[in-house]
Amino acid sequence: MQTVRIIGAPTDYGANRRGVDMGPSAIRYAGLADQLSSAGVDPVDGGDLSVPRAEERDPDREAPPAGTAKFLRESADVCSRLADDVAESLAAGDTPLVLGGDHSIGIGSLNGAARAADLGAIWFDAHADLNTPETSPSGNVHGMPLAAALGYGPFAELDWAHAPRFREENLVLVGLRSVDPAERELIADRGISAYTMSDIDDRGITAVVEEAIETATDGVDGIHVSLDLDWLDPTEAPGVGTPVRGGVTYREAHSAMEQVADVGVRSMELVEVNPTLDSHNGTAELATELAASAFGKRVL
Ligand code: B3U
Ligand code: MN
Ligand code: MN
Repeated sequence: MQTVRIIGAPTDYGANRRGVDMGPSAIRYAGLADQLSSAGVDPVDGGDLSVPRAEERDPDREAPPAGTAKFLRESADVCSRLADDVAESLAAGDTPLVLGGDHSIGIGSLNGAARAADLGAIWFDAHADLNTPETSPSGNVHGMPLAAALGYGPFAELDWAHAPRFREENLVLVGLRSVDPAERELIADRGISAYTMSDIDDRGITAVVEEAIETATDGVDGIHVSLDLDWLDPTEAPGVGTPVRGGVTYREAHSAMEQVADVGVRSMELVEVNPTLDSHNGTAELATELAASAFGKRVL
C-alpha cells in the first residue's frame, strides 16, 4: 500500500494575512487521515516543522524596502528543512503530502522533490507565483516560489533552492486569472506552459488537464502537484488569503484531481488554507476531499 507522509509546514511568513499558519491543524481536523484511508493509501503523520512565530522575528512586520522580500531569511530556513523532509520521504519510497502554510513553502517542496526524483509539476493556482523580489507588487514570498525554484531573480537567502533537476519544460500552470505584468512577460519570454480560466472555459477542464499532464510528465518519472486552494472559486473556497473571483468549480476541481490520480501523484502540497477567513472549516474540508481524489478515491 502506498504510504502518504503528511508534513505540516505552518508558515505565514510569505503572506500578508495572518492565520494561514493554522492551515495544517485545520486540514487535519477536517479529516485528512480518514479521507486518505478511504482513497486506499496509508497516511502517516510526520507532524509539523517547527516555525518560529513571525512576531519573534519582526514584531512590527514592517514593509521591507522596495525590491526585497518579506521574511525571506525565515522562509528560506523553513524551506530548507522542508526540502530535506520531502527528499527523505521520496527516497524512502513514500509520497510526501505537505500541508501549508502559505505558498512560499513550494520552494522547499519543489527543491526536495527534485533532489530525490525527476519530476514535473502542475501548479493549480489563480496566481502565477513567478514574481521576484524586484518585480513583486507586495513583497510577499508566496507570490514568488516558482521564480525561486526556477532560479530567477535575486534570492540570496535561497541560492540553494534553485532545483537543478526541476525543468521549466515540465512545469505547467493551470487556472490563472491574476497575473502581474512581469509574470506575464516571463511566461511569454520563456514559453512557460500556462492555462488561464479562459482556456478552461473554452476547452473544458478535462482537455486542459490532459494536456498539462502530458507536458508535465514528458521525459520525467512523475509529477508533483501543488494545489493552492485559491485555485477554486471563492464561493467554494472562501478560506484563503487572496481570493480571486472566477475560479474552478467543485466538480472541475475533483475532476482534475482524478485525472492526476490516474497518472500517479509522487508528491503533493495543499496550501493557502486560512481558517480565520473560512466558513465552518469548509475550505480545509475541501482540501482533504481533493487530496483523496488525487490519491485515487472513487465513488465506485
Ligand atoms: N501576484 C501577487 C498576489 C499573489 C500571489 N500569490 C498570492 N497572491 N497568493 C503577489 O503578491 O505576488
Ligand atoms: Mn500560490
Ligand atoms: Mn494563489
